[in-house]
Amino acid sequence: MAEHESLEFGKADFVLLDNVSLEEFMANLKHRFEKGRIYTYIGEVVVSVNPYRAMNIYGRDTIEQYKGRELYERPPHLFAIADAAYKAMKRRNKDTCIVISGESGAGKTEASKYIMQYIAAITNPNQRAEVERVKNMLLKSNCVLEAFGNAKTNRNDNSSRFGKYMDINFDFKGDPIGGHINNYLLEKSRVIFQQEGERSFHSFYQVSVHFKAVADAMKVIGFTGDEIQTVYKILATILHLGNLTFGVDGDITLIENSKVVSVIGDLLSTKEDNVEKALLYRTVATGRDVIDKQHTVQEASYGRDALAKAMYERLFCWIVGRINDIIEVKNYDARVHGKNTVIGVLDIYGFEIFQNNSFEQFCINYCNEKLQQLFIQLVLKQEQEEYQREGIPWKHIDYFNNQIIVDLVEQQHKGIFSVLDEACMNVGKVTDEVFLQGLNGKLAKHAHYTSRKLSPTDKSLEFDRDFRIKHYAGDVVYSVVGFIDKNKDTLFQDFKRLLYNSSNPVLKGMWPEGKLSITEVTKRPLTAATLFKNSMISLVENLACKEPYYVRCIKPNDVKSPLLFEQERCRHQVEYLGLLENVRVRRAGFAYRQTYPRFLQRYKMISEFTWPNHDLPSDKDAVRRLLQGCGFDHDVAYGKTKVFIRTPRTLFSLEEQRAEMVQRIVLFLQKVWRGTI
Ligand code: AD9
Ligand code: MG
Repeated sequence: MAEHESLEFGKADFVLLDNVSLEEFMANLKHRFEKGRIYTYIGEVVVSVNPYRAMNIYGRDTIEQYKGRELYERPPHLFAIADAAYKAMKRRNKDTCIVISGESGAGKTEASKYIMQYIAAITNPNQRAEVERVKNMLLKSNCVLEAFGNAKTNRNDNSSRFGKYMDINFDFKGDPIGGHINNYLLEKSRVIFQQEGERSFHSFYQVSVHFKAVADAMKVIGFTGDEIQTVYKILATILHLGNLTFGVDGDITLIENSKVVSVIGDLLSTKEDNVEKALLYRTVATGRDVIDKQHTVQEASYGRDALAKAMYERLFCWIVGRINDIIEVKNYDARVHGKNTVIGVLDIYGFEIFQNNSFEQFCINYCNEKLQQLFIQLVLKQEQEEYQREGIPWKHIDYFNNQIIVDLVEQQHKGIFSVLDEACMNVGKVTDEVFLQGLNGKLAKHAHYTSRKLSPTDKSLEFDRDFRIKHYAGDVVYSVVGFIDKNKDTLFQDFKRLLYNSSNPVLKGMWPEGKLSITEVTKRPLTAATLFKNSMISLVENLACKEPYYVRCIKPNDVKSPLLFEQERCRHQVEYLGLLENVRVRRAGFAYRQTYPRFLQRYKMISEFTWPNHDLPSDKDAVRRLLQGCGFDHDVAYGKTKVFIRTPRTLFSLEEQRAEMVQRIVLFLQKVWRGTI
């Protein structure tokens, strides 16, 4: 329990509710929100409600209050969770991660930034210059990534359109010495199309306005002048591509505004003729011959859009790659300095439902399913399984397991991604409709899938092209239009060659595969769905092997108001995030567990029965004796191999007694050495 908070703010930990019901949960959440308390715990999970206003709770003084404290000593805060992850890493040499989840606009990115700022603020007490440099770069990299990877959507003015997982590496002293960023599927279609009321990536609007701030951040990180200029040129090229139109003259396809081509040629440091040719023709190999095949207007327009998207995506990945080159740990010798440990921070696009939902929303929502599954595995499932394994009396707590939806998307052969890949590989007709037919054929009986064809009277399925998935966070209707193209993600080889042949070395370096001639390109590239699925699976594997800390973000309303707590909206999120089940498991469960021998190793000095050694039949008996002696028996359960302690306060008390004993033993030994005993 957070001790330093008055009860007028409600319960600081949902575990303390008198009755664990949805009504009480919601009443507490609302009460706290209205009192300006945006954070509440469920044990070690932080539930956060977006305040939609500047809060005076992130300054230096607040940081000082949380530094080195135990979770329950101060009112709930992100800083406490960051500190807990940091302490676990430092004290126990554990890799930890902080997983931030919640729907679009719920406050994930802001939370991730506060966490990073906190970690930066509490480390490097000796002000080592190299560490300061690393910290500065890690913080600055956020600014650059947001400029290129975020955009205004109808859900959020600063919506992350890519997933980000950042590892911060620490040396044996606990100071940051480097980092690594993994980025996930950028929503590149935004470059050529935005829904009403939305915008393209921030970077395009910053070309003339705020570019300096981003350019300065890039400079600080270590991008060269040439590199920054190339970035600028690529953005300008993409903007110009947007103005390019095609027409026909007889049976010839032509570019209507050829001046634009010349500008693009200059920007890309290549000949105007080459740009024109790549836009209008496609080199194809027929047997031994290589011929230039003219595009139709439709093909040319498709190629232009694909080029714009690919250039932006490649730029983004290149920026991440350059940041990684610069911030990665160098010259660390584990044999000399000990293990280098990491804290990972995951900030990924939240679950979203738009007016029109396409392939990108499908991937984003699948990603959220995967993260929810991880939460279930780590917080709800494993926890209960361990109690059973250890023979602790336990009444099973039910929860909705979304594995069925994860399977629906990613299963081999039957899953939606497999059906999509199969449709893309058809030799005959490859259309979105063929894909939809494939889905209807394979998934007609699936409880979480339906389509217009399968449910003709369902009003939410307006068009023949629609299918609907029942996600853990709600129903989403997807339009099948564009799935095939986006999955195949084809960029004509001619464009790759064009960019590779640029005399600008930075641009050339981004397109190494342009080196291949048409006859050398044989392998079919992996589809976007397969790449995304693989990256999600490895992300989850990576998170699962770290000690996880969770921040569960809630969006209080859809109008970005600091005052409005929309009851229904919030209740829905509390339900699908599984927060109530989380409270139940936590409440019935135990905050701390340890095997008997290790428990004794740490605490045996606090009891006469166990110090220096015990003569009881087993370690389990010894631990029982020790805890009985301290009066904690009521707060403890004895499993087959581990002791379980219900409340953290018991543990703190044991720690205090231990510290006292250690102190006494040291004093005693000093006296012995000095010969005064
Ligand atoms: V998305 O999935 O990337 O679309 P996020 O990342 O969950 O989404 P974000 O952190 O960008 O949401 O928060 C949305 C907006 O809410 C921010 O731009 C702020 O205006 C506002 N916000 C969020 N958290 C806080 C906070 N702790 N204090 C003040 C906040 N404002
Ligand atoms: Mg975000």
